Amino acid sequence: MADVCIALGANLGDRRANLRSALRAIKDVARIVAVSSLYETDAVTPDGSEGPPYYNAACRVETELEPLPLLGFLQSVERHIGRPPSRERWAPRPIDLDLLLYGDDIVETDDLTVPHPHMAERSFVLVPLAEIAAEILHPVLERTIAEIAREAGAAGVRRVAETGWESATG
Ligand code: A4P
Ligand code: MG
Repeated sequence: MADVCIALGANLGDRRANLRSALRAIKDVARIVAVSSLYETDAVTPDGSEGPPYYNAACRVETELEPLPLLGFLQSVERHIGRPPSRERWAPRPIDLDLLLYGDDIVETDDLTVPHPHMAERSFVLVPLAEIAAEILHPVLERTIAEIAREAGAAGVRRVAETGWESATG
């Protein structure tokens, strides 16, 4: 069983409902150990232009799926929730699922890089992740998620709902 962290993001449509749908789908292949609070975050764009704000969260799961099949599954969930298959990079999207950490594994293939290459600079990833995985050691940076998150800060990241948002109604 691998200890896996996944980032969830959405900035189109019913953002909370899209994140909930993704978590429900992930339950088909993994046991959900923890889900972070829900955050609204300023869009980070390649050229610094404005984009619709995101909802972001992170979850920690145990799964028997290997990294590449897990990525394939996450991409199928993205398609199912309505993300068009080809679009420009960092385009607004109803759902984005990124594989952040897969135990201590370091994966470098054309299709998959783990730990996720941008996670250490992104407050919208680190703030939720630090709630549920503070003690995990980043296998490349060899620092804990709590340390990396503290350094990145929390600018542009606002909590909109406590843990439990994923199961509450409404
Ligand atoms: N890929 C490689 N490694 C991974 C991994 N660890 N997890 C490949 C997921 N995918 C991985 O991803 C492009 C390719 O990356 C995939 O085909 C996969 O094989 P994508 O999700 O299709 O494209 P993308 O998301 O547009 O690009 P990219 O570079 O992955 O962007 P990110 O890192 O996903 O960032 N601002 C806020 N506030 N909140 C956000 O959530 N997200 C993004 C997208 C930009 N700005 C944001 C947010
Ligand atoms: Mg992505």
